[in-house]
Amino acid sequence: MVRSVPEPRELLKIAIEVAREAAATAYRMRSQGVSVAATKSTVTDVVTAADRAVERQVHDALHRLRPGDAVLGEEYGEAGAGAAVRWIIDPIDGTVNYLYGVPHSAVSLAAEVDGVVVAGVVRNVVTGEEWTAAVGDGAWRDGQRLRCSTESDLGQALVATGFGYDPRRRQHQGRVLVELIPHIRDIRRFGAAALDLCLAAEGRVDAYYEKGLAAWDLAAGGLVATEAGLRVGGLGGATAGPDLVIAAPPGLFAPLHDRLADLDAAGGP
Ligand code: LIP
Repeated sequence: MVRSVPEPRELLKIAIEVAREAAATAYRMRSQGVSVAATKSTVTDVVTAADRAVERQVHDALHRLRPGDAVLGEEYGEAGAGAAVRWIIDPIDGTVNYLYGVPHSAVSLAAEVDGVVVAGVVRNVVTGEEWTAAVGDGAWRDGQRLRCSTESDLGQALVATGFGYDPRRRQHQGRVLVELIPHIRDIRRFGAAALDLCLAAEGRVDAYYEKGLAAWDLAAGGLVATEAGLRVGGLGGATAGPDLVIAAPPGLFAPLHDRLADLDAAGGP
């Protein structure tokens, strides 16, 4: 039987349609007031009713549009494993920002074909800024083609990062930061990995790194970053993942990588 898998552009169209509806729900629920519905890994790892409602909405929309596809979401896990197309959902990346009313959180939705991310959208829930990418078609924000920074001097680099929810991990990450910061222009901590990757994609920061990202944090923003010319990887040639994500211009990746390796940025709890 010939397996029909849509082209990346077709999957991107679906992702954009679904993400826009999801972001509208998140925005509406925020305006009505949100509170913590539960905590997860630690008392600061919160989930709101909006996280859950948005992910359910995305699940339902994808089931309607693409029955038979698999999904993996931050709040409800995986369903339909084994399908050629898998959708990866972070219903609200930057949940703490969302909870506090800081206008820096996003719906992140990506499509994988046979385990490779081929399309993705990241949409800021509050500002409506929308970053998109389909493999081989470049990275875009609101119709503007994106190119990453060309910085190659670590000492001139503005670097975004984030911290986990486990106090022991945060202490290790803080120690890494203390040793890194004298060697770079400055650090930025915005609070949403998907948006960090998109800001790096358009050169609003030169690079980004973080330990502890889940697939849903990385999938869509990682494709936007790659399609904008950033190298995205882990330590020692590893694929970007929970141990470490580094997203940097080709000329900056090695010096940032080597400094982070020396500081054991992928280590700790
Ligand atoms: C967040 C990430 C961010 C990280 C936060 C948190 P969440 O994801 O996007 O980069 O630093 O600690 O993990 O929990 O808001 O979906």
